[in-house]
Amino acid sequence: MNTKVSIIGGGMTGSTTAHWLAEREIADIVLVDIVEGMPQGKALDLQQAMPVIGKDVKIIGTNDYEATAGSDIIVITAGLPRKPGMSRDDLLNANAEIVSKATLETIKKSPNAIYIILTNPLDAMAYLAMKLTNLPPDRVVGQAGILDSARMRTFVAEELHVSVENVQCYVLGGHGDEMVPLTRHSNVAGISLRDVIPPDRLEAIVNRTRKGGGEIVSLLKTGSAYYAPSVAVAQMVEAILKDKHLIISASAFMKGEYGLKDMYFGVPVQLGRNGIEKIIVYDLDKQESESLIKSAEDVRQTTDALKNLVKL
Ligand code: TXD
Repeated sequence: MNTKVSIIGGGMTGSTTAHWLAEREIADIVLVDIVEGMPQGKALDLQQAMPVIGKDVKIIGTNDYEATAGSDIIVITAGLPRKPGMSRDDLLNANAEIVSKATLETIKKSPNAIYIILTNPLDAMAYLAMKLTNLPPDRVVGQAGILDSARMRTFVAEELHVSVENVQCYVLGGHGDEMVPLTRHSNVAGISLRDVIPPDRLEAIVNRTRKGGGEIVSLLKTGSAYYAPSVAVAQMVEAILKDKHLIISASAFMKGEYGLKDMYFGVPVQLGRNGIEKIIVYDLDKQESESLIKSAEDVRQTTDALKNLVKL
Protein backbone atom coordinates (compact mmCIF):
# COMPACT_ATOMS: atom_id res chain seq x y z
CA MET A 1 0.00 0.00 0.00
CA ASN A 2 1.22 3.54 -0.48
CA THR A 3 -0.18 4.85 2.78
CA LYS A 4 1.50 4.32 6.12
CA VAL A 5 0.28 4.76 9.69
CA SER A 6 2.82 4.47 12.51
CA ILE A 7 1.59 3.76 16.00
CA ILE A 8 3.95 4.66 18.83
CA GLY A 9 3.24 2.51 21.86
CA GLY A 10 2.42 -1.13 21.20
CA GLY A 11 0.49 -1.71 24.42
CA MET A 12 -3.25 -2.25 24.74
CA THR A 13 -4.50 0.76 22.80
CA GLY A 14 -1.63 0.76 20.29
CA SER A 15 -1.95 -2.88 19.30
CA THR A 16 -5.75 -2.76 19.28
CA THR A 17 -5.61 0.29 17.02
CA ALA A 18 -3.39 -1.74 14.69
CA HIS A 19 -6.00 -4.50 14.76
CA TRP A 20 -8.96 -2.25 13.90
CA LEU A 21 -6.92 -0.48 11.21
CA ALA A 22 -5.69 -3.68 9.58
CA GLU A 23 -9.29 -4.84 9.21
CA ARG A 24 -10.05 -1.64 7.33
CA GLU A 25 -7.17 -2.25 4.85
CA ILE A 26 -6.45 1.44 4.44
CA ALA A 27 -2.73 1.66 5.24
CA ASP A 28 0.37 -0.31 6.07
CA ILE A 29 1.10 -0.23 9.77
CA VAL A 30 4.24 0.25 11.87
CA LEU A 31 4.03 -0.52 15.58
CA VAL A 32 6.82 0.93 17.76
CA ASP A 33 7.48 0.18 21.43
CA ILE A 34 10.47 0.26 23.77
CA VAL A 35 9.83 -3.27 25.02
CA GLU A 36 12.07 -5.61 23.04
CA GLY A 37 10.30 -8.26 21.03
CA MET A 38 6.77 -7.19 21.98
CA PRO A 39 5.89 -5.02 18.95
CA GLN A 40 7.63 -7.54 16.67
CA GLY A 41 5.63 -10.40 18.15
CA LYS A 42 2.30 -8.58 18.00
CA ALA A 43 2.93 -7.40 14.44
CA LEU A 44 3.84 -10.89 13.27
CA ASP A 45 0.73 -12.35 14.92
CA LEU A 46 -1.50 -9.70 13.33
CA GLN A 47 0.24 -10.18 9.96
CA GLN A 48 -0.62 -13.87 10.12
CA ALA A 49 -4.28 -12.97 10.64
CA MET A 50 -4.41 -11.16 7.29
CA PRO A 51 -4.81 -14.24 5.04
CA VAL A 52 -7.83 -15.30 7.09
CA ILE A 53 -9.63 -11.99 6.60
CA GLY A 54 -8.23 -11.49 3.11
CA LYS A 55 -6.55 -8.13 3.70
CA ASP A 56 -3.23 -7.17 2.09
CA VAL A 57 -1.77 -5.03 4.82
CA LYS A 58 1.89 -5.00 5.79
CA ILE A 59 2.45 -4.78 9.55
CA ILE A 60 5.90 -4.12 11.01
CA GLY A 61 6.80 -4.22 14.70
CA THR A 62 10.00 -2.52 15.82
CA ASN A 63 11.92 -0.87 18.65
CA ASP A 64 13.34 1.94 16.54
CA TYR A 65 11.90 4.70 14.45
CA GLU A 66 13.54 3.87 11.10
CA ALA A 67 10.48 2.10 9.69
CA THR A 68 8.19 5.03 10.52
CA ALA A 69 9.82 7.24 7.86
CA GLY A 70 7.34 8.81 5.48
CA SER A 71 4.24 8.07 7.55
CA ASP A 72 1.00 9.75 6.55
CA ILE A 73 -0.27 9.54 10.10
CA ILE A 74 1.50 9.11 13.44
CA VAL A 75 -0.63 7.84 16.31
CA ILE A 76 0.88 8.33 19.78
CA THR A 77 -0.34 5.94 22.46
CA ALA A 78 2.97 5.56 24.33
CA GLY A 79 2.75 6.25 28.02
CA LEU A 80 1.39 5.01 31.29
CA PRO A 81 -2.32 4.26 31.73
CA ARG A 82 -4.24 5.08 34.91
CA LYS A 83 -4.43 2.81 37.93
CA PRO A 84 -7.62 2.65 40.03
CA GLY A 85 -8.04 5.89 42.00
CA MET A 86 -5.78 7.92 39.69
CA SER A 87 -6.97 10.85 37.62
CA ARG A 88 -5.72 11.33 34.08
CA ASP A 89 -3.82 14.42 35.25
CA ASP A 90 -1.75 12.29 37.65
CA LEU A 91 0.00 10.93 34.54
CA LEU A 92 1.33 14.31 33.43
CA ASN A 93 4.97 14.09 34.54
CA ALA A 94 5.70 10.59 33.31
CA ASN A 95 3.80 10.88 30.05
CA ALA A 96 5.10 14.32 29.07
CA GLU A 97 8.58 12.82 28.85
CA ILE A 98 7.44 9.79 26.86
CA VAL A 99 5.29 11.80 24.44
CA SER A 100 8.11 14.33 23.93
CA LYS A 101 10.47 11.57 22.90
CA ALA A 102 7.95 9.90 20.59
CA THR A 103 7.09 13.21 18.97
CA LEU A 104 10.66 14.38 18.40
CA GLU A 105 11.74 11.02 16.99
CA THR A 106 8.83 10.73 14.57
CA ILE A 107 8.69 14.28 13.22
CA LYS A 108 12.28 13.99 11.98
CA LYS A 109 11.31 11.09 9.74
CA SER A 110 7.76 12.11 8.82
CA PRO A 111 7.70 15.90 8.59
CA ASN A 112 4.42 15.89 6.66
CA ALA A 113 2.48 13.56 8.93
CA ILE A 114 -0.78 14.25 10.70
CA TYR A 115 -0.61 13.39 14.40
CA ILE A 116 -3.36 11.73 16.42
CA ILE A 117 -2.63 11.76 20.15
CA LEU A 118 -4.19 9.30 22.57
CA THR A 119 -1.89 9.43 25.61
CA ASN A 120 -3.31 11.02 28.78
CA PRO A 121 -3.73 13.66 30.04
CA LEU A 122 -5.04 13.95 26.52
CA ASP A 123 -5.57 17.66 25.92
CA ALA A 124 -2.18 18.58 27.41
CA MET A 125 -0.37 15.83 25.48
CA ALA A 126 -1.91 17.02 22.20
CA TYR A 127 -0.73 20.55 23.03
CA LEU A 128 2.76 19.21 23.74
CA ALA A 129 2.94 17.32 20.45
CA MET A 130 1.75 20.35 18.48
CA LYS A 131 4.39 22.58 20.08
CA LEU A 132 7.24 20.08 19.66
CA THR A 133 6.49 19.17 16.05
CA ASN A 134 6.00 22.81 15.16
CA LEU A 135 3.26 21.64 12.81
CA PRO A 136 0.24 23.81 12.07
CA PRO A 137 -2.32 23.00 14.80
CA ASP A 138 -4.71 21.58 12.18
CA ARG A 139 -2.32 18.65 11.78
CA VAL A 140 -2.29 17.61 15.43
CA VAL A 141 -5.50 16.29 16.93
CA GLY A 142 -6.34 14.42 20.13
CA GLN A 143 -8.76 11.51 20.38
CA ALA A 144 -11.32 11.72 23.14
CA GLY A 145 -14.66 12.89 21.81
CA ILE A 146 -15.55 9.88 19.67
CA LEU A 147 -14.96 7.67 22.69
CA ASP A 148 -16.87 9.84 25.16
CA SER A 149 -19.76 10.20 22.70
CA ALA A 150 -19.75 6.45 22.02
CA ARG A 151 -20.04 5.75 25.74
CA MET A 152 -23.03 8.04 25.97
CA ARG A 153 -24.58 6.50 22.82
CA THR A 154 -24.20 3.05 24.39
CA PHE A 155 -26.02 4.07 27.57
CA VAL A 156 -28.79 5.90 25.68
CA ALA A 157 -29.39 2.97 23.32
CA GLU A 158 -29.65 0.63 26.32
CA GLU A 159 -32.03 2.98 28.11
CA LEU A 160 -34.37 3.34 25.15
CA HIS A 161 -33.96 -0.16 23.68
CA VAL A 162 -33.09 1.24 20.25
CA SER A 163 -30.27 0.58 17.85
CA VAL A 164 -27.01 2.39 18.60
CA GLU A 165 -27.22 3.56 14.99
CA ASN A 166 -30.23 5.72 15.87
CA VAL A 167 -28.44 7.52 18.66
CA GLN A 168 -26.22 10.55 18.05
CA CYS A 169 -24.50 12.12 21.05
CA TYR A 170 -22.22 15.09 21.33
CA VAL A 171 -19.75 15.41 24.18
CA LEU A 172 -17.58 18.51 24.41
CA GLY A 173 -14.89 19.66 26.82
CA GLY A 174 -11.69 18.26 28.18
CA HIS A 175 -11.12 14.50 28.41
CA GLY A 176 -11.74 14.40 32.15
CA ASP A 177 -14.60 13.94 34.57
CA GLU A 178 -15.81 17.50 33.86
CA MET A 179 -16.51 16.76 30.18
CA VAL A 180 -19.79 18.19 28.88
CA PRO A 181 -22.33 15.75 27.40
CA LEU A 182 -24.76 17.93 25.43
CA THR A 183 -28.17 16.45 26.18
CA ARG A 184 -30.08 19.07 24.16
CA HIS A 185 -28.15 18.53 20.91
CA SER A 186 -27.85 14.76 21.38
CA ASN A 187 -30.73 12.89 19.82
CA VAL A 188 -32.40 9.62 19.01
CA ALA A 189 -33.66 9.53 15.41
CA GLY A 190 -33.58 13.33 15.39
CA ILE A 191 -35.50 13.85 18.67
CA SER A 192 -33.60 15.61 21.46
CA LEU A 193 -32.73 13.34 24.39
CA ARG A 194 -34.39 15.86 26.69
CA ASP A 195 -37.73 15.01 25.04
CA VAL A 196 -37.45 11.24 25.35
CA ILE A 197 -35.58 10.50 28.58
CA PRO A 198 -36.80 11.70 32.02
CA PRO A 199 -34.44 14.22 33.67
CA ASP A 200 -33.26 11.90 36.47
CA ARG A 201 -32.43 9.10 34.03
CA LEU A 202 -30.69 11.54 31.71
CA GLU A 203 -28.62 12.87 34.57
CA ALA A 204 -27.58 9.33 35.47
CA ILE A 205 -26.48 8.76 31.86
CA VAL A 206 -24.51 12.01 31.84
CA ASN A 207 -22.74 11.04 35.08
CA ARG A 208 -21.95 7.55 33.89
CA THR A 209 -20.55 8.97 30.64
CA ARG A 210 -18.33 11.41 32.53
CA LYS A 211 -16.95 8.63 34.69
CA GLY A 212 -16.96 6.05 31.89
CA GLY A 213 -13.18 5.69 31.78
CA GLY A 214 -12.89 5.33 35.55
CA GLU A 215 -15.62 2.67 35.61
CA ILE A 216 -13.53 0.50 33.29
CA VAL A 217 -10.26 1.23 35.15
CA SER A 218 -11.78 0.02 38.42
CA LEU A 219 -13.15 -3.12 36.79
CA LEU A 220 -9.91 -4.00 35.02
CA LYS A 221 -7.71 -3.20 38.06
CA THR A 222 -4.67 -2.93 35.78
CA GLY A 223 -4.76 -0.74 32.68
CA SER A 224 -7.58 1.21 31.12
CA ALA A 225 -10.08 0.89 28.28
CA TYR A 226 -8.73 -0.03 24.87
CA TYR A 227 -11.31 -1.47 22.45
CA ALA A 228 -13.43 1.67 22.20
CA PRO A 229 -10.54 4.19 22.36
CA SER A 230 -8.74 2.32 19.58
CA VAL A 231 -11.68 2.03 17.24
CA ALA A 232 -12.16 5.77 17.73
CA VAL A 233 -8.60 6.31 16.49
CA ALA A 234 -9.27 4.01 13.53
CA GLN A 235 -12.31 6.09 12.61
CA MET A 236 -10.21 9.26 12.69
CA VAL A 237 -7.46 7.68 10.57
CA GLU A 238 -10.04 6.58 8.01
CA ALA A 239 -11.67 10.02 7.92
CA ILE A 240 -8.27 11.58 7.22
CA LEU A 241 -6.97 9.09 4.66
CA LYS A 242 -10.28 9.01 2.76
CA ASP A 243 -10.73 12.78 3.05
CA LYS A 244 -14.24 12.22 4.39
CA HIS A 245 -14.86 15.68 5.92
CA LEU A 246 -16.25 13.78 8.87
CA ILE A 247 -17.61 15.77 11.80
CA ILE A 248 -16.70 14.23 15.15
CA SER A 249 -15.69 15.52 18.56
CA ALA A 250 -11.93 15.68 19.13
CA SER A 251 -9.35 17.66 21.01
CA ALA A 252 -8.28 20.63 18.89
CA PHE A 253 -6.17 23.76 19.31
CA MET A 254 -8.34 26.68 20.32
CA LYS A 255 -7.90 30.03 18.61
CA GLY A 256 -10.76 31.88 20.27
CA GLU A 257 -13.58 29.40 19.60
CA TYR A 258 -15.82 28.98 22.65
CA GLY A 259 -13.84 31.90 24.17
CA LEU A 260 -10.71 29.73 24.56
CA LYS A 261 -7.18 30.29 23.33
CA ASP A 262 -3.78 28.58 23.37
CA MET A 263 -4.96 25.20 24.65
CA TYR A 264 -6.33 21.93 23.30
CA PHE A 265 -9.97 21.22 24.11
CA GLY A 266 -12.71 18.83 23.02
CA VAL A 267 -14.93 20.37 20.35
CA PRO A 268 -16.71 19.22 17.19
CA VAL A 269 -14.26 19.25 14.30
CA GLN A 270 -14.41 18.36 10.63
CA LEU A 271 -11.65 15.94 9.64
CA GLY A 272 -10.22 15.46 6.15
CA ARG A 273 -6.97 14.76 4.33
CA ASN A 274 -5.28 17.84 5.78
CA GLY A 275 -6.38 17.20 9.33
CA ILE A 276 -8.80 19.56 11.05
CA GLU A 277 -10.66 21.54 8.40
CA LYS A 278 -13.06 23.34 10.65
CA ILE A 279 -14.09 23.72 14.27
CA ILE A 280 -17.84 23.82 14.70
CA VAL A 281 -19.24 26.19 17.28
CA TYR A 282 -22.58 25.24 18.84
CA ASP A 283 -24.94 27.69 20.44
CA LEU A 284 -24.85 26.76 24.11
CA ASP A 285 -27.41 27.62 26.76
CA LYS A 286 -26.38 29.08 30.13
CA GLN A 287 -25.98 25.73 31.87
CA GLU A 288 -24.00 24.21 28.98
CA SER A 289 -21.71 27.26 28.84
CA GLU A 290 -21.08 27.11 32.57
CA SER A 291 -20.17 23.42 32.37
CA LEU A 292 -17.86 24.13 29.47
CA ILE A 293 -16.08 26.89 31.39
CA LYS A 294 -15.58 24.54 34.34
CA SER A 295 -14.11 21.86 32.10
CA ALA A 296 -11.88 24.44 30.38
CA GLU A 297 -10.53 25.57 33.76
CA ASP A 298 -9.39 22.01 34.47
CA VAL A 299 -7.67 21.69 31.11
CA ARG A 300 -6.11 25.13 31.48
CA GLN A 301 -4.58 24.08 34.82
CA THR A 302 -3.08 20.91 33.36
CA THR A 303 -1.80 22.80 30.32
CA ASP A 304 -0.17 25.38 32.60
CA ALA A 305 1.40 22.60 34.67
CA LEU A 306 2.77 21.15 31.43
CA LYS A 307 4.24 24.51 30.46
CA ASN A 308 6.05 24.66 33.82
CA LEU A 309 7.38 21.18 33.26
CA VAL A 310 8.56 21.44 29.67
CA LYS A 311 9.90 24.61 28.11
CA LEU A 312 7.67 25.10 25.09
O1 TXD B 1 -9.33 8.20 24.83
C1 TXD B 1 -8.21 8.33 25.19
N1 TXD B 1 -7.50 9.42 24.84
C2 TXD B 1 -7.56 7.27 26.01
C3 TXD B 1 -6.22 7.45 26.44
C4 TXD B 1 -8.20 6.00 26.16
C5 TXD B 1 -7.49 4.93 26.68
C6 TXD B 1 -6.11 5.04 27.10
N2 TXD B 1 -5.64 6.38 27.15
C7 TXD B 1 -4.23 6.62 27.44
O2 TXD B 1 -3.42 6.07 26.42
C8 TXD B 1 -3.74 5.97 28.72
O3 TXD B 1 -4.10 6.73 29.85
C9 TXD B 1 -2.25 5.95 28.48
O4 TXD B 1 -1.70 7.22 28.78
C10 TXD B 1 -2.13 5.71 26.95
C11 TXD B 1 -1.79 4.26 26.60
O5 TXD B 1 -2.72 3.40 27.17
P1 TXD B 1 -2.56 1.81 26.99
O6 TXD B 1 -3.75 1.19 27.60
O7 TXD B 1 -2.22 1.49 25.59
O8 TXD B 1 -1.29 1.55 27.93
P2 TXD B 1 -0.26 0.31 27.86
O9 TXD B 1 -0.97 -0.95 27.49
O10 TXD B 1 0.52 0.35 29.11
O11 TXD B 1 0.69 0.69 26.63
C12 TXD B 1 1.55 1.78 26.65
C13 TXD B 1 2.79 1.35 25.93
C14 TXD B 1 3.59 0.25 26.64
O12 TXD B 1 3.68 -0.90 25.80
C15 TXD B 1 4.96 0.88 26.87
O13 TXD B 1 6.03 -0.04 26.75
C16 TXD B 1 4.98 1.92 25.76
O14 TXD B 1 3.67 2.47 25.77
N3 TXD B 1 5.97 2.96 25.95
C17 TXD B 1 6.67 3.47 24.92
N4 TXD B 1 6.64 3.19 23.61
C18 TXD B 1 7.50 3.88 22.82
N5 TXD B 1 8.36 4.81 23.28
C19 TXD B 1 8.40 5.12 24.59
N6 TXD B 1 9.26 6.06 25.04
C20 TXD B 1 7.54 4.43 25.48
N7 TXD B 1 7.33 4.47 26.82
C21 TXD B 1 6.36 3.57 27.09
